Amino acid sequence: MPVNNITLEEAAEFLLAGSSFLLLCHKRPDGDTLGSALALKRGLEFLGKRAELLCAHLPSPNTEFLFDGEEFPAFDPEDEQGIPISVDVASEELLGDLQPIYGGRIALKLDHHETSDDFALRNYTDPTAAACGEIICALLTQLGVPLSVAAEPLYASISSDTGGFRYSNTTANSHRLAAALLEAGADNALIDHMLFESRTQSEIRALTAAYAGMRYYLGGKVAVVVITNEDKRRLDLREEDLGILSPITREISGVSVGITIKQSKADPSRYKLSVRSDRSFPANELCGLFGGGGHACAAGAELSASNPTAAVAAVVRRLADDGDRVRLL
Ligand SMILES: [Mn+2]
Repeated sequence: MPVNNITLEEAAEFLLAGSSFLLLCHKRPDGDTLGSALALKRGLEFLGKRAELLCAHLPSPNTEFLFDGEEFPAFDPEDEQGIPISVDVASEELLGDLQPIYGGRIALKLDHHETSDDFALRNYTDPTAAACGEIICALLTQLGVPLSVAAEPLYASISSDTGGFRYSNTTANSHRLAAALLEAGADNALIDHMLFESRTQSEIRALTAAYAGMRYYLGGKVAVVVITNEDKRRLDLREEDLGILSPITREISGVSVGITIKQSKADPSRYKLSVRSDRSFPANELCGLFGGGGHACAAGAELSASNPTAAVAAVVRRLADDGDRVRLL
């Protein structure tokens, strides 16, 4: 469990004392890390400070709208100067290619994962927050920044991590903050359409392949999607097109554990594991067996295997049918 060594008030004081910041997102960024970092950037700029976003990967197609007219900076470590702050990053490893540069010197970590590591000099984690964006809302309020400065990215961050306010992590506070953000000008219909209902043609190709290749285990309680490098080549899929695959197993009635396994392009013996579950199964504990982590109902990890079939077997053999639920072996 993460242990805070500062309060939110102290985090605000730390930001007020600085003048130039680098806001680091986690690799394969989602709407929460990008929305949170962008909202913090706008808030710091409102206070007359300088802030830049950094991420090991480009935004996925469904989050690109957040950067309309505002270019996502190409990373150049020679150029970048400022106090490094991580946003929605549960472990240093999740900085991806930024880890060798910023590892060990993150000045402030703002996060909401239960499995969050205390890798920064100043760590603030609130596991009761459904999204890191909820923490940024509180922080901006603490800093005296009106939410209207960043209503769109803040709403996007909360809606993204709560699956449009449908997942079990959604709280009354998530809805209260969403209401405040609507009053502050967030266009919820547009943002939710862009996050959840807008697909590129290559994403549709990825979805079609995922549905066609879906396999079921333990009497239909476990569903598995595999995307190999051969699939990516044949269907002309980019890594950014594959983020939408993780939640689709939730659509299937009777499935309580959904597993997505993606072969790594850089190292074909490595596989990225995404697990989505209902409340009867701890997704983060399954991923923990492979050195990963996350939330109870949404988690990730990486594993090595000789081929895609072996990767599936390595994960599925950790699961057993326990009658009305799936149990971890
Ligand atoms: Mn998050």
